[in-house]
Amino acid sequence: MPSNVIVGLQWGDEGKGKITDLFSKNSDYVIRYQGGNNSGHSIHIKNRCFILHLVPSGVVYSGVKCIVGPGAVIDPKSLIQEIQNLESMGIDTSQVFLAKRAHITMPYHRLLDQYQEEALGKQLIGTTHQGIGPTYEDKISRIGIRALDLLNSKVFYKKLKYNINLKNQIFTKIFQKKPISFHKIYEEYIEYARILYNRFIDAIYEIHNAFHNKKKILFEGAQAMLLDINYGTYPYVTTSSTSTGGVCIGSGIPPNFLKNFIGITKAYCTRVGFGPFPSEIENKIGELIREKGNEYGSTTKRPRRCGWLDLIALKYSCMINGINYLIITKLDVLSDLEIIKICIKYKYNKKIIQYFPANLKQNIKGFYIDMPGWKQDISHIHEYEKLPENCKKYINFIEKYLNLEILLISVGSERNQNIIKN
Ligand code: 2SA
Ligand code: MG
Repeated sequence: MPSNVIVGLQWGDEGKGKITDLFSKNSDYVIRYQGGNNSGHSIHIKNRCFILHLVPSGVVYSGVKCIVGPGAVIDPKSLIQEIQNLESMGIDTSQVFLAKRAHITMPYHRLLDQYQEEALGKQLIGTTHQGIGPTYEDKISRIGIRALDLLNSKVFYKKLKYNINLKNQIFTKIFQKKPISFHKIYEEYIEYARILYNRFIDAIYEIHNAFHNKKKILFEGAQAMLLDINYGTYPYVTTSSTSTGGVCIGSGIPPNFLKNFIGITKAYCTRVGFGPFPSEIENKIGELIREKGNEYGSTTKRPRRCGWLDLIALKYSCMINGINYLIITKLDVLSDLEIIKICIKYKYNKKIIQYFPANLKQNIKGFYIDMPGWKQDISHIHEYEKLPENCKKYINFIEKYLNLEILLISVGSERNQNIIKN
């Protein structure tokens, strides 16, 4: 049974939570394969909003097995809180499992994230301060603590001792900050391991067995393509492989398990954190979109920067991810605008270009085509034919430019506010 992958094609917050939720209904497994609790996936059901940070979005459907895969990183404190919140909202979390190979975010990673950002001054990345970057740094340096280490108190003791000694040197000598205490952290994390004990599994065999038993598996991406460590707007990126290529790396499956690559784009663009954003709108229209689209970080509540749809970036994302199904979200947010711009070229180093450059800089400027707005509410529409003509023209332009058909259009945050196009 070929599996589905859902990824964001911009700088995050494209509505992956809502779309994963839609697809979860027909899935047996939903798997997160990268990132950690830096994500914020929102699911609106009637008057309730569930914001998920690390728990896969499939959790809202009972009976769906949710796995935090080997390529993700786990902050146990935040995860326990998230699980408790979900349980208090009546969600059954008994099917949430954690890969033993996943790396653990420790308190010193959160501190390092904060101190590194402070040290960068004006060059700061604008991270979520959740310690994600430093957790992956330790993983790559081969000194990280994996979930399975937490389950063996002797191994955990030794690894934690080494790391705390090292980090205290960095804290005191490089950042001129206070050292941290070993014992408090050791006791705290042994307790987290006890609470989470039954959730740790060998995810690799679980996923492979599920595949061979013809289960429907959905891989849920976090953050998005343009924040990818290799292919995003480096260094203003997150520290994991957010593209579809990251699925194999982060869940231990071969590429031939995968078939449907579903890319999500907003009808416009947003970015939270610093870094280049060619189609950014720095006027009242940007504010209008932010308010109407409720563009505030779901983890940090930071206001998101807003911009026009950037087709050069989107085409690049579709290319790297091998997207064969495209979904467009938040089209309703544009409904009040007289003119809607679409970025189709960049002015870069005095040249006009039509590709996404490797060294995208802050000073790059977008060139636009103006499309007439539709100036009417579309949030109640369920059939493509009933959309205003100008709205269809906007959709057609995107499809033509990308040479891809749009499968579904989301016109509101509720589960049923969708138009299935094809
Ligand atoms: P980090 O914390 O090391 O991953 O930050 C590095 C960059 O990645 C961006 N990033 C995100 N961008 C959009 N949404 C994210 N998740 C939350 C949300 C963010 C929030 O869904 O709203 O609440 O602010 C997310 N996570 C990481 C980050 O802004 C940096 O540019
Ligand atoms: Mg989000």
